[in-house]
Amino acid sequence: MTDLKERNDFQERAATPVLMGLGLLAVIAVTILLTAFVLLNVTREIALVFASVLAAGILGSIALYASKDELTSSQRAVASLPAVLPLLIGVAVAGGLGGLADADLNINRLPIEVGIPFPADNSVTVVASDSIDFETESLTFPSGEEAVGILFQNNEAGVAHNVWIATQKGSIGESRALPNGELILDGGDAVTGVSEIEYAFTTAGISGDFVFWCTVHPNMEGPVTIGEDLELSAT
Ligand SMILES: [Cu+2]
Repeated sequence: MTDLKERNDFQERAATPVLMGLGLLAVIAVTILLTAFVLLNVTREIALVFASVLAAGILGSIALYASKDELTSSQRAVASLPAVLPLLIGVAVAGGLGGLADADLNINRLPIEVGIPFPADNSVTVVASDSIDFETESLTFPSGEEAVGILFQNNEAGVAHNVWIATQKGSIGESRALPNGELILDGGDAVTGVSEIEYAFTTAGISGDFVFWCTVHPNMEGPVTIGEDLELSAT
């Protein structure tokens, strides 16, 4: 009988830290997933406010937890509120903004089409020879084309460049999360020179003023115009 009791005690003592660890991991995982959901579904401004309030709330909860050695379960619930409330409100707001226009989203979902074959007969050439400027200053494309192409020649040995096109360029570090910019061409990872790469994208349903730039060196940029009466050109 005593043996059994001791064994049970031991099992309880051994199991508790493991369960607590697993529980903590689960809480962290859920927090990360919900945070990502919110950040990807709100505007940039709301995302900044949300991230700040959430960070402050988590710190507040930790401070409340640390201020007492033993917390009753109701005290625990109160101490968790500063961290949990912003997350719940954020999820509600992000869910409620389901109808937000794509262009207003923090990450846009337009109209990157992968797998378009490079149209050699419908493409222009963009050249980079240094990290200051593209040699190619501006681009125009006819709108309504299923596939147009850019043959990008990176002539700078040992240096990586790429070409992205959007309504608004991203800066270093946020080039993959363009602020309110409709992305036309995702230039992907940069290619190290000397080399060339073919980019293909569609101008179907697209017209207006855009910018092409290198996400590694955002100072490398130029205007892109897409319009019905425009010819394919690179100057
Ligand atoms: Cu570059």
